[in-house]
Amino acid sequence: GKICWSRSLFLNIMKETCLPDVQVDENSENPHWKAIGYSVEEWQRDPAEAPAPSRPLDNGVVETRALNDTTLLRSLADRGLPVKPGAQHTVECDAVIVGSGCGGGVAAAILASAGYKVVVVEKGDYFAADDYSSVEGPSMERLFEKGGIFCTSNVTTMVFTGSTVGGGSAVNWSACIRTPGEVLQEWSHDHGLPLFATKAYVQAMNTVCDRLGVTDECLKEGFQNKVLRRGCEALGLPVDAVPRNSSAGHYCGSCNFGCPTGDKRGTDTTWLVDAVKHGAVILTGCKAERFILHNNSGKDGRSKKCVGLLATCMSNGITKKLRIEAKVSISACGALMTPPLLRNSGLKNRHIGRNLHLHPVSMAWGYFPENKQAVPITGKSYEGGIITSMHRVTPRTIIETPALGPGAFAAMVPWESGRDMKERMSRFARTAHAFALVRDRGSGFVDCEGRLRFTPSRDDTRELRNGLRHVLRILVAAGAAEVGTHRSDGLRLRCKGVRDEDLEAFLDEVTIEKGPMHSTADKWAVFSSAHQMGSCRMGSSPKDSAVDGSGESWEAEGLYVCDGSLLPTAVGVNPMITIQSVAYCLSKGIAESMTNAQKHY
Ligand SMILES: Cc1cc2nc3c(=O)[nH]c(=O)nc-3n(C[C@H](O)[C@H](O)[C@H](O)COP(=O)(O)OP(=O)(O)OC[C@H]3O[C@@H](n4cnc5c(N)ncnc54)[C@H](O)[C@@H]3O)c2cc1C
Ligand SMILES: *[C@@H]1O[C@H](CO)[C@@H](O)[C@H](O)[C@H]1NC(C)=O
Ligand SMILES: *[C@@H]1O[C@H](CO)[C@@H](O)[C@H](O)[C@H]1NC(C)=O
Ligand SMILES: *[C@@H]1O[C@H](CO)[C@@H](O)[C@H](O)[C@H]1NC(C)=O
Ligand SMILES: *[C@@H]1O[C@H](CO)[C@@H](O)[C@H](O)[C@H]1NC(C)=O
Ligand SMILES: CC(=O)N[C@H]1CO[C@H](CO)[C@@H](O)[C@@H]1O
Repeated sequence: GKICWSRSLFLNIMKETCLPDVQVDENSENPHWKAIGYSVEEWQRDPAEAPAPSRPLDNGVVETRALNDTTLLRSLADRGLPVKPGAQHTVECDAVIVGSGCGGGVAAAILASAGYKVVVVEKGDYFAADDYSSVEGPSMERLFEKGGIFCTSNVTTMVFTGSTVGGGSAVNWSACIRTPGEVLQEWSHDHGLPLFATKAYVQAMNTVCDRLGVTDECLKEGFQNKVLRRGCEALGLPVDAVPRNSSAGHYCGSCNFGCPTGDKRGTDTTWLVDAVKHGAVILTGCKAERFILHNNSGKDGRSKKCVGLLATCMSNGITKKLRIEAKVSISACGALMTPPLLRNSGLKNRHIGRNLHLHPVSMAWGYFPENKQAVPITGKSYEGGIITSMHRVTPRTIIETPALGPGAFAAMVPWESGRDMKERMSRFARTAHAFALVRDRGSGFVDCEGRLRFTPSRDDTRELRNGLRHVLRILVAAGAAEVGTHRSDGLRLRCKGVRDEDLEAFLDEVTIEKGPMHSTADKWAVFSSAHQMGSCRMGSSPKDSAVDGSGESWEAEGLYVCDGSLLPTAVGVNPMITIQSVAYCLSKGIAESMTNAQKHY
């Protein structure tokens, strides 16, 4: 049958199949999980062991959700932000930043360290290591935008994006890959952005990796990565080690739901800590509504000047809007939210919201019964570092492994019958997944908040199919008993005694369908994406870009973008290091221009 993948459907499937009411009994055991061989270590503080330890950002964070007008005023004043009386709560600072993710976290650290008073506005809440639960259900709701799922308007792509202090960085899969050399060359040469050819950019990547403690040492690789490595080796294909920012011995497997041990370093445990140390204030549960633009005398052809922003706190006790006046305003709310924020503020540049890239992904699975391989591959699908190995198929396609909890697993499995579902769930712990990820050339649009359009180009679809066929070959070569895709008709192959021509015939059947809205057939598959980029790209002219090479809006002086939406194209690898390195360079530039402006007066 056909299903519209919606959040409520997804959550329903999660709940009905394996997370009944997303509840866990007192010993934090879910009977359904036991049946499927799933157990996660819960990292909960013993309540008897009071008091609660202080959290890394306590000195700078103002959690507005718990406040009312009176207590907000006091908290702001305590943090060095006296409120001026009036119809709005008005505060003044040097730089206001929207979003505390990859881009926003870095910008906050750089500007605060340069001696400027920084205010970060974050609509998510603050969770420290102690609050993270490894339990999939509650974490999805709390940490992700709309509980994890963002559908494109015609529902062919599930888009995942983080929404919490730390943004995507707190939930990411810890793969730390530098911007590839060819991409840097393309950006500097074809997009007129000299930054990407400079030593300064390479140094920024070094600094970012140092700050995150990136290492490619991995003492104990997890089951899925061992499968990927084994399969590639059997086929004579090269495998690269993927550097992570967690320590070499780190093996918890739940980093994607917010790392409960605090070992993995998102911006919430790195850059934002630096920012707070230098006096930055982070307002959580606070949503930026629009930037405040005044008419400008026309400096550099910019007809507007940005003087700050208006934000709404999501607490019933806070009745007035917050007006944050600043010399410099920075949008760092990610490639899906920056374009609507700029549009709501009145910016008109036609590139705002275009050129959205998603790194579409297509996944396959292989079942490895315990001790049935000639040389056993030990472990469980949900344990270990998430991405420690990768294989490059073509210049545009890579293969990596995902982190799937039982809920996400159940939601992806094509529905054949209750019996089939039960069998698949019982194999969960020994089912390895791997995906092909494509550097998409085709691009989409962000229309308004929560609405996007995206269709991979024909070319991208071809790359995805080729990548998916490679994934299946690798799983077979690693010794899987059975392999398959997530296509709605349950395309799968039993591998025992399978001959080369059988495998080739099976692979010929692999297709990447266009999705339920376009396909009249019963067969379709869903792409997913966790990497959003490019929707406010930087460039050398307002004719072909949304902001200039320093991240400043072509229309409004003092308004900058500093997140994944800046990237001129898809980057082709996990984008976090690239986004942070770009943010590092641009915010250094912003700090410099602020210092120069001061000298003028
Ligand atoms: C599950 C998952 C796994 C990933 N794994 C990896 C990985 O292993 N390696 C890698 O390199 N990349 C990974 N990524 C991608 C990476 O995390 C993102 O590309 C990156 O975080 C994007 O950075 P950003 O600064 O553009 O936005 P984000 O980091 O998403 O930050 C945006 C922030 O802005 C906030 N915000 C949005 N709108 C508003 C508003 N109006 N007012 C106030 N606040 C607002 C959001 O709540 C969010 O916190 C992963 C992403 C996901 C979702
Ligand atoms: C705000 O909260 C404080 C502390 O919780 C409380 O004492 C005060 O009465 C509240 N003020 C208003 C106006 O609700
Ligand atoms: C993603 O995880 C890595 C590795 O744990 C970490 O270093 C990085 O900070 C995280 N991402 C971001 C954007 O911070
Ligand atoms: C700004 O300029 C526009 C037209 O250029 C004008 O309509 C508007 O009234 C001006 N606003 C202010 C506050 O001066
Ligand atoms: C999605 O919608 C867009 C425009 O609404 C359309 O151009 C595109 O072909 C659609 N793609 C799919 C796969 O339905
Ligand atoms: C090489 C490197 O910097 N490794 C660091 C990785 O992160 C851990 C902590 O998360 C550090 O202890 C390592 O030194």
